[in-house]
Amino acid sequence: MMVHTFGRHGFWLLAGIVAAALTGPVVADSKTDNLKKHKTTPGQQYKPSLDVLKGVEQPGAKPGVPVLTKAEFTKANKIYFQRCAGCHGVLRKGATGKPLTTKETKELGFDYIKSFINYGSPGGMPNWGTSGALSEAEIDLMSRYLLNEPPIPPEFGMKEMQASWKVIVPPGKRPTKKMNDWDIDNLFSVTLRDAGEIALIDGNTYEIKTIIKTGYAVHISRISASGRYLMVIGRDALINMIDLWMKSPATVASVKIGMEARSVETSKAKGYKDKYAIGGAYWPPQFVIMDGATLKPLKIVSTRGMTVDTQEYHPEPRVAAIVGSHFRPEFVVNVKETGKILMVNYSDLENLKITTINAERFLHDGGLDSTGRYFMVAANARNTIGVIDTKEGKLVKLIREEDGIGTTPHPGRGANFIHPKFGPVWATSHLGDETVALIGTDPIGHPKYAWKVVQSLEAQGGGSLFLKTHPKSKNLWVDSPLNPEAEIASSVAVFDITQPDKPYEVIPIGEMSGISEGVRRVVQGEYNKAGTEIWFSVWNGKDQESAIVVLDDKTRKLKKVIKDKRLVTPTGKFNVFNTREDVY
Ligand code: DHE
Repeated sequence: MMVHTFGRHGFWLLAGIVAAALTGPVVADSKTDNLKKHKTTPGQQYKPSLDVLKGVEQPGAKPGVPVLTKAEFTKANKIYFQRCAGCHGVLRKGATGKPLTTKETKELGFDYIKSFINYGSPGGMPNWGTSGALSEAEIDLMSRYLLNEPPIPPEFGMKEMQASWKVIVPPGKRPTKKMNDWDIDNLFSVTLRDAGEIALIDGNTYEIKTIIKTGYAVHISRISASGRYLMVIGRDALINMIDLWMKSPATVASVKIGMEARSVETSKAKGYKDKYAIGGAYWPPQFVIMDGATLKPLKIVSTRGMTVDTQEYHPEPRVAAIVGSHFRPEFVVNVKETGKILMVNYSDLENLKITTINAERFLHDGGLDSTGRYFMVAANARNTIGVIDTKEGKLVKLIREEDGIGTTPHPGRGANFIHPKFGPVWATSHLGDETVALIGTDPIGHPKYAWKVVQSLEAQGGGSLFLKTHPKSKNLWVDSPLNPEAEIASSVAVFDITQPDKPYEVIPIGEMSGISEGVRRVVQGEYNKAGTEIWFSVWNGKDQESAIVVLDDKTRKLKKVIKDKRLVTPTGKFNVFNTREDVY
């Protein structure tokens, strides 16, 4: 018997993730009135922001189309990229938002576009004007801009990659053994988002050992199979490779794999430890396999191609999560807009074999089950979790909304634990509602429950990004940093996994941090190596105070607040051991 305790409120309309800007070509007053009711929530601002279009040539003007000055064009490019490209695509062919090619925009017309940008839509388009995010003049500019052909950012191939590639310390000049007394297995690599840096923090003493400059709005850290090399990727697609064996760990190699990116991973299969690294780009849509010791780019593969459902060509299918298989010499590469999962076999780069698994469109993030065999991935805008057998290289199941997945699942890498009734489960929380879906992952021991939502817990509210547990813990921690209620955004819900039906406890982490300014969004729990502590970021604005709050996992009580003026906008935290061994 499945247990469902849904009760979704459905107040979450997430433009950053969820679809739907322009719903039809007709301008009607009632529609505009409807639009006027719309309000942007913080969750809707969860969207890509970069500047890929900087310096891109303005396409030639066409008769009947408003002409933009060079300065206007540059400004509009910037706004488009920061506010719109995440949903509508750089080429405006549509992604989670509707297409905005000139075919569509001309039919809609200037006035309609202007009103749409101003008021947003209940379907998910943010109310850029009425929320104050864009001025009237900016909306006017964007409405004209959209009637022009989209500028096309340049490609970024081997020539450009090689030009960006730097080996700062060649492998022969690196230490042959660990030269510092750091406990590197219990080190935390902490994203300092708006500083374009990471902090390496000692998991035993809480000391900030060093701060390392990385790419723009740095996104995630991953660790090589040996635990020696830390790979960090910025949104500008710059990968830094940090050698943790050096007396003072620092970047030993770097490369730019495109103009915008989010994912990096290393080879984990037997016989290939530390041999390769892989980076996945948003623009150009491609992934790159690199030498694991130097980041020398070896093989670039474009992800452009057909969508899994309608089998139509998509010009910019972005690379989302990448995971290194423990079972085969393969990278699991998730392609967002086409919905394909590519099992990229790196045993022979010259005769590269890629198994293409058709999953569901809008793949975003995901992680392995507790055995490391099954990869669970969220197709977030389709309210679906795909299950991939990395051993057999095939799709096991697409678990959908009607099967109990909530609105916009966002697992990070998810959380694995043994449910007292249903056996091993993997969990995801949701951006779009308060539920936490628990999915059975043991087809041998618990076949009745495998790949089913066996229970849906209710946490504090929508706007959740990450949840976490540890094999040694009895707790499941669920964040909600993008919830519109400041109190919910600045606290976490914690469930007792030995009694999942018991109501959760709220831990007011923002308040515990002692910070009084800002929304104090509490984001992404990460365990120490021993599984005795969980660390949360208190993520405030760039000019405000932020912190990391460390809790004792057993007592759920405060253990330490790490504060330092260098901790600018801390978000993701990656414990070296847990990240390397996929403990989550
Ligand atoms: Fe992330 C993981 C993309 C916004 C913090 N983020 C990922 C992954 C992708 C992704 C594809 C999976 C990488 C992997 O596993 O290989 N993120 C995006 C976006 O496109 C999006 C929505 C908009 C953007 O402009 O980037 C976005 N992400 C954010 C944030 O605003 C967050 C909360 C704060 C920040 O630092 O930018 C954020 N994303 C994270 C973190 C992870 C992540 C902490 C890794 C989680 C983990 O436990 O593995």
